[in-house]
Amino acid sequence: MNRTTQLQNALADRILILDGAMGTMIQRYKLEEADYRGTRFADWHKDIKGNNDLLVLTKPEVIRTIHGEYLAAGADILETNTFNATTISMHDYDMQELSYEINVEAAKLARSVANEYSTPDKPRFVAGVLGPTSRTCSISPDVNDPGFRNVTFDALVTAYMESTRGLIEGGADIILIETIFDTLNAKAALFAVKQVFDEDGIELPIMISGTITDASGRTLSGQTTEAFYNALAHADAISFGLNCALGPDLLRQYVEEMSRVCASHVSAHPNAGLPNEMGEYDMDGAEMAVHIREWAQSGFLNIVGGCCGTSPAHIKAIADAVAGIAPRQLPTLAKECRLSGLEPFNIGANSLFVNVGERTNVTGSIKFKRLIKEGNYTEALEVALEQVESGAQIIDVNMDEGLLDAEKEMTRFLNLIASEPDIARVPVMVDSSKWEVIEAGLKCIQGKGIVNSISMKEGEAKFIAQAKLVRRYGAAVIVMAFDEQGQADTQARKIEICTRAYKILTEQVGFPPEDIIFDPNIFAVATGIDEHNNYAVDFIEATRWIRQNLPHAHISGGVSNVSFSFRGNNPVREAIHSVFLYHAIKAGMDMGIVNAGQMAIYDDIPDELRNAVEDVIQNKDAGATERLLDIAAKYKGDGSTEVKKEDLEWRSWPVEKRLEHALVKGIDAFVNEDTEEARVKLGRPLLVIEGPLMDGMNVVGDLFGAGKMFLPQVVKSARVMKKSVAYLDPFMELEKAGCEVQANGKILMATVKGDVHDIGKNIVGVVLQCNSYEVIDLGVMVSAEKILQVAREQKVDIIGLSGLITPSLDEMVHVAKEMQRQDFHVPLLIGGATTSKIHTAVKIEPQFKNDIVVYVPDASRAVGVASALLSKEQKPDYVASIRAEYEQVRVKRAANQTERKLVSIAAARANKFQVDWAGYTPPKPKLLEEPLTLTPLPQGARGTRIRLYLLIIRWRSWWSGLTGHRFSVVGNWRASSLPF
Ligand code: THG
Repeated sequence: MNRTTQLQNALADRILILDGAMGTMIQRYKLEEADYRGTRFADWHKDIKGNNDLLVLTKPEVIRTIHGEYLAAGADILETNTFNATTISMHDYDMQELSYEINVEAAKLARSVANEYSTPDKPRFVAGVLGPTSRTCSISPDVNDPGFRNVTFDALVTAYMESTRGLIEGGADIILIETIFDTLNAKAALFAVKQVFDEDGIELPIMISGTITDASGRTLSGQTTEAFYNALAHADAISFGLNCALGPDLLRQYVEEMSRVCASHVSAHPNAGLPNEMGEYDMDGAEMAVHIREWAQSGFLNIVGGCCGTSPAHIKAIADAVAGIAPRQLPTLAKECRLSGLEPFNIGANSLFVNVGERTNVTGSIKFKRLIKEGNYTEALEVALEQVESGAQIIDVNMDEGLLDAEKEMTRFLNLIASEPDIARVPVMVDSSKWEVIEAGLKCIQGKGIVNSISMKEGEAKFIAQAKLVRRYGAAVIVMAFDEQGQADTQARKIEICTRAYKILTEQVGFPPEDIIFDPNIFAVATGIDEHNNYAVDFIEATRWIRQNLPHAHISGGVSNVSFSFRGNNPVREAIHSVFLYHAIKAGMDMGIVNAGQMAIYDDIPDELRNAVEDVIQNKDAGATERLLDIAAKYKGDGSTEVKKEDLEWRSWPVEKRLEHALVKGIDAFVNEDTEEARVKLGRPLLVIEGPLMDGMNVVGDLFGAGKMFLPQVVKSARVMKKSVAYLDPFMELEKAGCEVQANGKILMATVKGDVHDIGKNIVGVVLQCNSYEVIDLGVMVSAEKILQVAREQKVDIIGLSGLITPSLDEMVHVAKEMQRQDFHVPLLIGGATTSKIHTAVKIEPQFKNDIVVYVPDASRAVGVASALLSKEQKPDYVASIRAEYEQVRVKRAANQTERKLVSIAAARANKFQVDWAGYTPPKPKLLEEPLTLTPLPQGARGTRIRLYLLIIRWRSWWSGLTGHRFSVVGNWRASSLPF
């Protein structure tokens, strides 16, 4: 059995132990300059004390002893003493020439100690360490020039290839890329490792471990844990994890996150706490072991060890603490295109349409081209920022222009973006028709981006080679429907080419289908050339087919292309885009390159124009183009989409309607005056919010839900809403001041991590304050740790969580679990657009039993709930009633689920189904005396029987609700396996 198989078996069997720190162990030997030099480097021209990696040549017995101590303490995996043994880091001592030799010797040394300790049931492994180097590829060392770098991706690849070859030659079993604080460095390391594997015909398991540098929860280069994972997931690593920087207490939440998002094994090797004022680590093994044991019990771990400040004693304590605890089970994750900038961005089967900002494109924007040509990067960056702020979730960057050095400009601009957190937050789409430019771009992005694009226009061989490289750089890919014969224009050709590409990518290249984005070519319609009339239909129908037949692949396209024939007439172009998207999204287009700042709302397009555009997009008849041309000029205006005079009719409407209109249209020009008028008219600021503003937002929500409004427009609406609320704020403060007596209680409120919405929460805050509650508002994107830390420090009486998007639901479950684990005894309130009574009852409330979890449907209920919970007299009854109510919700849902299962079971002709009334004491109805068996009946009879069962189940749920008795379904469907 080779060692890779042994490692896999061991991982399946138990939590493996990684060794501890090397540096702090070496310090114990108090080595001096002369010790580092030995005889070989006695005359070296530079001081080399502190070059710990050199000790494998000059003091091998020290390193050997430390390795031995770790194995004796119970470590399964030794790390080679090569943290700085790259040519780049060794350069500091002018010892770059020794890098290869050090890697070989370090691996040999570790290998020989590991051999001494290996037994058949406890083989010991050597992880060859590739450290982060002393330079960073995505951060500028020069404050005055954020686009500057002192190391390139290529230089890192060269250095890492040399080290990797040394480690393999010396006998490493694993390659461990660790203490990653700049993911781009790690991408280079990974690129190098894979390159060596390929060239030398070897393959070893890879371990990857990043570093969250501080309480911000990000790597040094700004990524969150999940963004980091997404950027390196293409490694197919045997494990992902985190190490260094933090002790186990502070690292926990990130290890938990890693264990949630990671498809492979999870590792952790934290420091022994944070260093004290003397730079020493105080946390002892026993204390560390308590934390690590809890992680293991929570199911986070497959591999665990120690980093700075840990010693063999720590490793022994850790090994003892996790002995016998089952390793984390590998999850099966949905196939999603998992991208990242500084933050993760996942596109799954049910994701909403993704807007890719088109404006940072020298061929697509005259302004951007001018800025790049002038070298005005400050304003060019603003173009990118505007795209993101208007709702672009990815930005497309294209520098293809005859007179520009596209490779240089791509590099420069992407490096500059890397220094702008508000832009770098989103993934980058590297857009070029030249492969060299795409590669130059890929060498600058630390997240997981998208290559735009590759195709088979120059044949399969080139297509395959490029696809392999895309994968090696860790990007997703746009594949244009283009082959040796040319660009596909008909539905049949689009389907034919995409099918062929899909087969090649998934079967020959091993490209994950969820990372393939097909672009079936959006061409201009209404050009006056009859052959073009069906282009939109061809795209839309090809899209529908591809989404149905090429599983997990996505569809994108350049939306503004479709309206090229109306250049100069933006209102008509936008109408065309809107109608096109309305149909294409329904057919399955889930991504588009758009001008995020300028998108029309389908329902707003004047009927005449919309009908004419519909006819063109759907190619209704031969006269469609003519008809659109006839009316187009009428809608041209000055060609812009600014508010036009004739549009000002709405200014004569009643103020409530005006506010609603402004919200839906995202017009902020009149907000302050209208808000003031409404405030005076309605008497109280709060009534403006609860009245016209909320009404407007409801309209927005409905249009968005119906696919008639897009995210960029919703962003605009939210801005108008914010502006209005901000105007009302001082008035609400005044009201509050008027009603402030003595605080009724202290309420902490926060929008949970991952979510930035706060309008609803702000309103609840105001309402509560007006009712004399002290409100501590932690704002948006607040982690569980922060919430609970403040809650504890401030001794709050209630914690309230808010969230608007679906992932917030999971985060709330997490907070509830944490409240239970950390032994909180205060009520938890849940509110926000995606939250619901069902979710609260089924998923959140069961997690927190120390007090109560209450769903608050809207701001007006907040005071009632808070006062009931804070009144000693009312609380017990109130809590009991909520508990009973939620239990009923759960039972009802369980019954519904069972019902649904029954129907599907029947449909699938399942042959056995039992209902078991265990634990049920009251007299059973006659019908249910014995466990019941559902068997398939002859055709025709089945319907009756099933209906009967549904009746019984319904009755049961009603009865359970009344009596509190539960029933369970046994057989193939045990209660515990039902998803509630
Ligand atoms: N598929 C893929 N990538 C693409 C395209 C595609 N990348 C480029 C392009 N097509 C998508 N991007 C744009 C950007 C701008 C315009 C059209 C497509 C555009 N610009 C205005 C014009 O030319 O009239 C310029 C306006 C201005 O200068 O302000 O229309 O299809 N994979």
